[in-house]
Amino acid sequence: MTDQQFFRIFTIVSLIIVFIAIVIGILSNIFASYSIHPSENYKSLNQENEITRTAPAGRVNLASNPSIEQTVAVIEERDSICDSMEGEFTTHEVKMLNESGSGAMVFEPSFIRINTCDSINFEMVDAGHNAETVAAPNGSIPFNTMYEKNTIIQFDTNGLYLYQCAPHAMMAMAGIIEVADTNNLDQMKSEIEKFESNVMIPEVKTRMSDLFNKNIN
Ligand SMILES: [Cu+2]
Repeated sequence: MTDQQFFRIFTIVSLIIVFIAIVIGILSNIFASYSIHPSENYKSLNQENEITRTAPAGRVNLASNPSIEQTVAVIEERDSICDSMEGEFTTHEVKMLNESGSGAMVFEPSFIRINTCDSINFEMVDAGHNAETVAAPNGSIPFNTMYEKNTIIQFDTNGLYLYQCAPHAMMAMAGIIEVADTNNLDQMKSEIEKFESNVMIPEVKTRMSDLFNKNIN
């Protein structure tokens, strides 16, 4: 190889490297501007779309570790009837999904009936979802899974709960929990009506009232 050939190859390789670096720089800028940090997303949606919280849901335990046993933080603590209750409580699973057999942006199962002091592990299978209280029985504590991978919430107050995913509430991403009984039935009906008035996608406009009518009498 002559010096001239070597210099030519060296120049070409250098130019290719510089070109790739520029392309990567441009692409990463584009992606950075498109991705919205979950907490910012959460904040802006909450500001636009004032969320109704009819008073306090259950005790909230954040488990940032996929092992659902691990309790990392307790958001709000108060005396709970579950502390003095005997017996085994069950932890149920509710998955947050972009897509499932029942549609796009769903909690699965979206309706669940549990016993007093049972817990639900809200599992963020697909990223960018949360589960937060819209309406709940009096005396319960509102919950918000804050985009954690797994959040276990224990429900110590009987009644019906309506919860939503903040970024996808307008796509009717919501669910209903029945803890032992339906003492706040009338409240729940009007909360579902209110919730559905903010749903923007016609196809899923009545998703929550359909769910309610199908499962609760
Ligand atoms: Cu969502």
